Amino acid sequence: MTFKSKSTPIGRLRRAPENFVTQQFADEVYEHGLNETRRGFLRKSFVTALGATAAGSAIAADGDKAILEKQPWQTTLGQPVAARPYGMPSQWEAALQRRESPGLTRVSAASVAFAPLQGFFGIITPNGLHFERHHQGWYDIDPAQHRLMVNGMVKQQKVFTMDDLMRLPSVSRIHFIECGANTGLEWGNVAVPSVQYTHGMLSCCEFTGVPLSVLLDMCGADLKNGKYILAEGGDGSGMTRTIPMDAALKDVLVVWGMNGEMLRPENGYPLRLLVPGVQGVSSVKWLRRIEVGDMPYATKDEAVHYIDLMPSGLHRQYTTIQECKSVITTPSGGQQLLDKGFYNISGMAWSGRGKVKHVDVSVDGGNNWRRARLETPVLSKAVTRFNLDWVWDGSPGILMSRATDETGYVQPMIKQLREVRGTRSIYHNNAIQAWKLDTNGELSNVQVG
Ligand SMILES: Nc1nc2c(c(=O)[nH]1)N[C@H]1C(S)=C(S)[C@@H](COP(=O)(O)O)O[C@H]1N2
Ligand SMILES: [Mo]
Repeated sequence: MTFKSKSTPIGRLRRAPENFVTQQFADEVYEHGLNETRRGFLRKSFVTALGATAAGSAIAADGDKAILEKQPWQTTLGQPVAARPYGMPSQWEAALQRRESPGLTRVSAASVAFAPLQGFFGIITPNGLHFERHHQGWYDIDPAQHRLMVNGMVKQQKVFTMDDLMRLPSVSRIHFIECGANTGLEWGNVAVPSVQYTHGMLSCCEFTGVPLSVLLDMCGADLKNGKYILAEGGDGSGMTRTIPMDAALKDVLVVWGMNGEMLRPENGYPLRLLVPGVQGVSSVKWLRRIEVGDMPYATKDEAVHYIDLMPSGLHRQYTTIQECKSVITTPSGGQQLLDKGFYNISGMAWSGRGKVKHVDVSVDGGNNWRRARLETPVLSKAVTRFNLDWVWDGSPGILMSRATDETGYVQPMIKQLREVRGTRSIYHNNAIQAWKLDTNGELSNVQVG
């Protein structure tokens, strides 16, 4: 179906008020987990908060003051230019924030704040809303004091200042960063209420920096025997990750720029590694050292954390690629369709192996699928936006999206994933996400199969 403005009434969508969780309630959940009572409360508070939101029809009715009368902004002076030298979002968008998830334990500064995917358009994550994941809190490091050392199996060890690095030939690339633990709670079927908490450890930005291959070349890295590099962060978490040399030479960047400005402190200012397509942990922030070696380093974050417990009892190590995945962000959990009629189903798709080839959408729990439109640009190892015209006839349903990447890999159902991976995993859940649609238009998180 294509959208026909004369014959199809446009449905209204109640976007979830993102601030439905009070801090007190969140603290309680962090302490005691998400049991049935709290889950019920979450649902209730969602609905109450929704009821308090003005419905606001898109079509002006007769006698609408908003169109018939002069508004204050037509009759008074506006704010002067540069009243805010660094621009801020509108006050009306204040609820769209990074948030900690109900049901996740916060361990001092080591925590995660999820990006509000339900409020994003296109493919770029605004800098203030990029998700944050720190193992020991973030720092705002003086760039004049920051150094990057390259050592190990190199002809000449070097220490770079930020000035040294920023004089080198730079490139800009759009890529996603997704934490390996994104959508992790779904392994245990913890139905967190909105897409912010199911998929919000995903962001996508234009990054600017120097290819790591340039630095390795400058230092005369031994490419014959040096099969791996180790990347080390400058924070107190001792974050160190092994990266295979072929990946390091292909598309890994040492970056300082993010969406046209310097990195934000939360995201590694003034320097981070970007390993496209690989789980976020390898994109080491506050990057201070690169070592060339001939073996994987099996550091703590590769031997104890970021491993997948398989049904056989063995751990999978170095499972780094973020496989093809997608999610519908509108309409999604916590939102509500207020009328029958036309809706634009919109979402994000991405693959750590390259470009997204297509996305199929089902509104009936996977019985029938329709191909969505991929909006340009469709880039390798970046988020791709998909859209699909849809008319809701008021019946209940289950909304799902299924992405296929250019390697032909198809995003699996959670059942298929569990058959291979068992139930004890935390990381690498790229299953199809289902949103249940009730006859009253409410959408909620549900697992199918
Ligand atoms: N030095 C350092 N680098 C780090 C981390 C960290 O705690 N310290 N967290 C990692 C993890 S687990 C992820 S998912 C990404 C998150 O990047 P972001 O905070 O910019 O979203 O950074 C990675 N790099
Ligand atoms: Mo992560």
